[in-house]
Order: sequence, then structure tokens, then C-alpha cells
Amino acid sequence: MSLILYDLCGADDLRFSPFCWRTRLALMHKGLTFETVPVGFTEKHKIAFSEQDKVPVIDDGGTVVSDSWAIAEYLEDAYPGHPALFPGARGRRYAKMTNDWADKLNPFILKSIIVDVHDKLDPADQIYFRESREKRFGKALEKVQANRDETRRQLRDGLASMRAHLMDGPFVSGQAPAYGDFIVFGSLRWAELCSDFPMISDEDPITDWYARVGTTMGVK
Ligand SMILES: N[C@@H](CCC(=O)N[C@@H](CS)C(=O)NCC(=O)O)C(=O)O
Repeated sequence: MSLILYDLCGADDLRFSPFCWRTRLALMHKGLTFETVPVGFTEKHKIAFSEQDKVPVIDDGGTVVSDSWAIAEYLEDAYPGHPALFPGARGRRYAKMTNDWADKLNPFILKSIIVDVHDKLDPADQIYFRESREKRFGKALEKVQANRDETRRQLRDGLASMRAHLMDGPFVSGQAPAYGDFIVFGSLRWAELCSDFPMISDEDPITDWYARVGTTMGVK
């Protein structure tokens, strides 16, 4: 039975969603074969079967799961003989903590690159994205992004605990990358794919970590 990932898609088939990257890397780490179905912001009909309106969604031979965290838990439980997403006795709890922490940092990335993300979308999705995000932030996308030196500083400050954690080992999850790494990697991959504005400085140890994860997972 086939496994399908419904994946957010921009213009030119760009797959940039931080949450979909978490799931994509989780599937790769588990060694599972999967196909992807591109879903634009204005193509919610493609995921109507999941009874909610956000990606990622997976359909694993008829088992439908949405939300990247729920998908990671599902994959870990459904494929126990495959490499672990949450290694270690308390790995699942640590990964969940990382998940919730990273979700709070994502808005700093979004505010730093919001016009750049808009520009990477197809025209119909640009209209949807502008309307929905300007409603959310109460101002023009350009005004949100104009403050990006500050929002990037907030992101860099917010990553301090990860920087400290990396002093103890090469990956968030220990000696090898696992789901805790994929969570943060997805966010920085999103920024890299959508924008030339560097979220992390070259001197930051997180830059080396990002390259290590990319190389290990074969995505850079
Ligand atoms: N908590 C969810 C968040 C998923 C999410 O926000 N997905 C975005 C793409 S990055 C989405 O589908 N947005 C649809 C929209 O804004 O209309 C998860 O972890 O999967």
C-alpha cells in the first residue's frame, strides 16, 4: 500500500513548508518509500478528506494523519523496526518539548521573510497569502518585513538554548540526527528556500549543525 505526503507547494514546485519538511525528513529517516502530492494554499480541496485545512497530511495506505507532530508519533508507533525518530528513554518527551519551543520561534522567521514567501507563490496563492497574513498581522506584508533586523535578532536570541545544547553533541538528538533535529532544520530550510536574507550568521554553531543535518540526510 502506498504512502502519500500532501506537501505545501509554491511556484515552480517549490516545497518550502517548515512543517512538511519535518514530515518529509521523518519519512526519509524511517526509510519509507513515499510519493508527494503538491498542495497550493488555494487547493484545500486536495486535503478535504483529512477533515481539516492544513498540511502536512499523510495517507498511509488508508490511514490518514494530519499535523506534523501527530504524524511523527504515528510513524514512530507504526514502524517500530525502523530507525527511531525519538531515540532514548525520554526521547519522545524531549522531541515534543523541542517541537513546542520551535513552533514559538517560527513567527520570527515568518515576519523576517514574509514578502519573500509571498513572492515564491503562484499568483492565486499570492492573493490568498496576502489577504490572510495581512489580516493576521493587521498590516501590509511589506510593513511586517520592514522590521526584519529586529525579528531576526529575536530568532537568534531564541535559539540560545539550542546553541548551548549543541556544545554537548553534534545533533539536537545526540550523536545522530532524529526528529528533534528535523523540527528546527525544517524552519531554517523554509527560510533558505524562500529568501536570501540569512537567518543565522556564518559564525553561529547552528550554521554548522544545519549543514551536518543536511549532509547526513542528503538534502543539501
Ligand atoms: N501544527 C501544524 C501546523 C501546520 C501548518 O500551519 N501548515 C501550514 C503550511 S506551513 C498550512 O497548511 N497553512 C494553510 C493556510 O495557511 O491556509 C503542524 O505541525 O503540522
